[in-house]
Amino acid sequence: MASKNLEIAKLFDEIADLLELAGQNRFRVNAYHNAARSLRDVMADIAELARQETLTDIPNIGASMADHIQEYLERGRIGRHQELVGQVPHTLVALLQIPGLGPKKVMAIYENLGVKSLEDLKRVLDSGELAKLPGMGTKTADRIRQGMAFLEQAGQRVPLGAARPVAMSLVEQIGKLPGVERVEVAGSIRRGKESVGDLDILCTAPVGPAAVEAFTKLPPVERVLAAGQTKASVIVRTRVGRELQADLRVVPAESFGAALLYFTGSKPHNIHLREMAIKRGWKLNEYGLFEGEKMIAGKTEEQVYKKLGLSWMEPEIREDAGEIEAAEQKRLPKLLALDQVRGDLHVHTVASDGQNTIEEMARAAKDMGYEYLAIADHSKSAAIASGLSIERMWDHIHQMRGVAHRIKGLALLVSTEVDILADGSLDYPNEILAECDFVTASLHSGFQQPREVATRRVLAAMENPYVSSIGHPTGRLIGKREAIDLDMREIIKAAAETHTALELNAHWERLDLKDQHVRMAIEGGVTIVINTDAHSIGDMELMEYGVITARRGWAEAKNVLNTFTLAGLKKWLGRKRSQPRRPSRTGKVPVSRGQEEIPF
Ligand code: DGT
Ligand code: CA
Ligand code: CA
Ligand code: ZN
Repeated sequence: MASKNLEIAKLFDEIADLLELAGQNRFRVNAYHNAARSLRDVMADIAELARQETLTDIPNIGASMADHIQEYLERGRIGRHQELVGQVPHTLVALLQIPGLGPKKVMAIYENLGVKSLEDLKRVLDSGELAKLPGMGTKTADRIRQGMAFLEQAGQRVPLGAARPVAMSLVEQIGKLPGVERVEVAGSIRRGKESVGDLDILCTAPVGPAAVEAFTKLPPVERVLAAGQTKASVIVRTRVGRELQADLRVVPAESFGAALLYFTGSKPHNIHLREMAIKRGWKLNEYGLFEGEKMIAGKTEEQVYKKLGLSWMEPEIREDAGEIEAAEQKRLPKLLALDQVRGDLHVHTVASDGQNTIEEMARAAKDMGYEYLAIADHSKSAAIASGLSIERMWDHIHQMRGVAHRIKGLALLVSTEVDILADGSLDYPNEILAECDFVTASLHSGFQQPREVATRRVLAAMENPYVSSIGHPTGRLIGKREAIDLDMREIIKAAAETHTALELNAHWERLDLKDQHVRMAIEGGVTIVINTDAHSIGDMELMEYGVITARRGWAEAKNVLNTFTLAGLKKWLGRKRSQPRRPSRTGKVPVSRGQEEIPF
């Protein structure tokens, strides 16, 4: 990844935040955030594209963004950025990251109490000054405190989707070093956890120190923390600009399996296995399984598991959450695999806030080997995501049908991502929803509502006969925004009763449902649907993260709607629509005060 791309992306994000603080409207703010995102996504060096005068070919880069980029490449600064920094202290940007603290409140705290940093903020929270400000109160102060605590514990970890590509690239490069025969990523990455603390990589090598030295010189490596005979720790930079520690351990070939098992974890899984070994009078560590001095297993993971009376287990379920008992009783799940996925039922197009047309998305889905794709753009109330008015939606339906008719070898499904409004009603009338083959209903507002109100909104949406699935049910953004407080047990129960799917949104910033909720849903008899929510062709590749998360939730293909054949999918969808209408259990949800617009 070219570093200029990241530098400019960072400045664009900062301009967006500063504009937000200056009270500019969301469209302007988002234009900069979107441009930053595109810069991180392009593989090519931005300076090279500038030379070729093809900057505006990048999605979200128009003439004025291209000017900013040119300016940075020529002068190493962006005038607009400096202007804004002159108006608002740019340290305030850090405060905006705190969940529960929007631009208006940040400015109020700055103007009235002179708060410019996290330390200042802590001080006025502790002294009670913040709570005394007009419009703040103790509730707001508590929410800010919670937000700060959330950031503190989340801030150390890097989302899987940011960490995994670097890990994979390191593994690939280590595999090419002379004499290296085995190399694997272990730790939380191998288990597919939604966020990772550090990277743990293992390899075999004929000469330890040579492999260690070559490792410390690989491209993603920024700094070397330590390098010894068989171990090195370095700092690498991810595509989203986050720093991450990576440890390489060179291990003997005869111990590779034991080392892989140990360093894959999880720690509770290891401890459980070690106790089983001790019960048999053996010893288990990262070098092998030992009877006295004699090594009885260690070259492969399978050998170690087998000696302990267990079959090999997929890394995603190694959390000591029942997998060892299941292996003993030979009832391990046959986990879902990526190649079982037959389609994506939630993607956006240029009609709302996506970057590609219906046709382009459909062709890309076909190229991926999918059997079906549902185009689901935003509904009318999602103004900042260019949601479609009723009139535009009718036209859009017409266009989707047109493409569906033209394209061969892919079933293009007409769909929408309809907002669940504050009172639990839906943003489109049933006449439109009835026209859709698949309907995803999502919460995009009211994230601070009390648990009971938010839960009832989702229940009300599920009662609509046309709603096929609830999109990104808890609304969380990993490390950035907490989940909506929902009664997941109630929601899972109602999803099973109303024959509504729950989405596992595969974007690595969401992974929502999360792994534990997936498991709860499946146990509750709910069908999940794994969708990428792609806003561009490239995003459709994110399906992998959804599959990994589903596997962590013990999902098998039969639990996942988009592994069904087209005929199976249609049959499943038909069941809810042909069900007799039940009397509403929830009724309308009272509109709560203080509804706020939440960025997508
Ligand atoms: P992370 O890095 O926080 O995302 O999570 P992990 O699981 O990668 O944890 P990490 O990097 O601290 O250690 C890698 C693996 O090494 C871990 O999953 C299990 C194993 N491990 C680490 N410390 C211990 C320990 O004290 N006892 C046992 N049995 N295993 C350990
Ligand atoms: Ca780790
Ligand atoms: Ca580690
Ligand atoms: Zn959404």
